Amino acid sequence: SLRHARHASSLKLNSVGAEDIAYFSKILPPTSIISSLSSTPAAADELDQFNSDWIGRFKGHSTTVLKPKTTQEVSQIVKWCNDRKIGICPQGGNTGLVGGSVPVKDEVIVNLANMNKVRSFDPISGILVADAGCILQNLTDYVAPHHHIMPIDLGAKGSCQIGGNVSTNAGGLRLLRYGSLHGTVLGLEVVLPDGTVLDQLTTLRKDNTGYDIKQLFIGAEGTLGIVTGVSILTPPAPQASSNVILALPTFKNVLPLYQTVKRELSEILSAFEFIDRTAYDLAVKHGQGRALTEEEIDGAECFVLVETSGGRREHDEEKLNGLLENLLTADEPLINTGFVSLWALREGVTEAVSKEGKAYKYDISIPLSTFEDVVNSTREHLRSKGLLHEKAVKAVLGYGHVGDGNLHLNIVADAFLPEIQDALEPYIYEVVQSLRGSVSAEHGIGAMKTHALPYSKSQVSIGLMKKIKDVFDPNGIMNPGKVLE
Ligand code: FAD
Ligand code: 2HG
Ligand code: ZN
Repeated sequence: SLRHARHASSLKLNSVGAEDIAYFSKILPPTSIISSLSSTPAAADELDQFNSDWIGRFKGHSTTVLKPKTTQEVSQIVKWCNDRKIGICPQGGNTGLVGGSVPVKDEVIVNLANMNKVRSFDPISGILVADAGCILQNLTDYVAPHHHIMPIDLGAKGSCQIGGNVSTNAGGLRLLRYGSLHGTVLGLEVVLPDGTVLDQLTTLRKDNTGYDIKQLFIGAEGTLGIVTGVSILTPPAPQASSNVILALPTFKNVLPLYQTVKRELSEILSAFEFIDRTAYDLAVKHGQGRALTEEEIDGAECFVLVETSGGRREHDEEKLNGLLENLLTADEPLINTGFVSLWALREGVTEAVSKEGKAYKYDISIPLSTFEDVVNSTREHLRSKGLLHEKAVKAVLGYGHVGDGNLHLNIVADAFLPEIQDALEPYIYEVVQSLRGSVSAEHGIGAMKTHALPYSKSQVSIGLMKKIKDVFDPNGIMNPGKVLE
């Protein structure tokens, strides 16, 4: 239809000018405005950090970063930008891995870092209400004395914000146990693209009063509004928790091992994560976690991290020790060895990869049984194109969340080169499509995968997404160029 043809994000947006800075200066203190256009212009490198993404692949050209402290300030900024048709890029901790948190052009960056207060915590229900800009680790520390934990945990916890987590519907290391944010988020406060404040910050466990609008903002990546407050259910802290890393002679053992571990540990299993040998070697090389001797791991092809969380240490340890004993004494042992370990080795892979080189990241949902094949065939594909050498692709590795069917396929290169990009895409997306998987399991679409959406979503679904975008944001100001092309 005509209306469709003028889909929001394709409309022309304006740049920030002197008049806009004058308005922002009326509603915000000078310390909340970082702009090359203001009377005390920001240095280029100060703006640069807000314009650059974590992987170093995407770069925006924003002249102006605003750091509001209150929902009211966010609302005034957004209303002004909507009236003036100025694009906005909402930004949390800027740890996103798909280029969603930096502008595609010169949108205003609305950075949530100054909205960092806990609003309330109820130690009986475990319900936490916090500003969207609260850093995940700070929230974990806040609820810890009350014997609660956050239902989500990830390697970026020291920088990422709860509003960013919600906006990407981040998965992370605890999803197997506590489920996704679609279940644990109870309410949201959102500034809509016309500046209206949508107050759905309820603390109710149950609320079946028609369409559950807040779900739309979970995973919207800032394209439907700015999340300013989050109400979230925090689980009680487990009384005891242990981690072991198991070294496996072959990838083929991962699935039978997962079955055995689920059966034997039952309710105390809280994570089952996988790293292949290349990922392990890189993590160790870059100092993430304790290295074992080659003798200890005995030529292992991959590793699995098993975490238990339960109510009584003796009970849990007995179960875990029993499991290890059974695994090691079986006629055909599924593992070479098991050792007590911390999360560092698994959590540190992303950091290690970025120290090694430039990372092409594919965050895919595919059947578990195909994890290894997909990693190996990608490597062979790059070799066949003559791209597997020190000056192009240095490593191809796989790791991820086995319990969630989520493989992180990383290609580490010497530099971001068009010939590598062309070899990887659409190759990988076609593989995902042929397996009826998802091109984004947990990191989102951002700017990186807008063209890849049709590999896992039908035209009917994409059409509905565009209509929803139009309803919320008819001027297309909210995070243009992200999620939808
Ligand atoms: P940003 O990166 O700032 O933003 C991400 C997106 O959300 C952008 O589109 C932005 O516009 C939007 N956004 C941010 N805040 C708001 C807001 N308040 N309102 C509206 N839109 C907003 N992800 C996983 O799912 N699982 C993992 O295990 C995981 N591990 C990671 C480990 C490392 C070392 C790193 C660097 C990243 C990892 N990530 C992981 C990526 C993950 O998406 C982010 O870390 C996190 O969820 C993003 O939060 P952020 O505050 O940094 O958001
Ligand atoms: C993880 O599970 C994160 O460690 C990051 O989701 C994955 O860097 C990646 O590809
Ligand atoms: Zn992950």
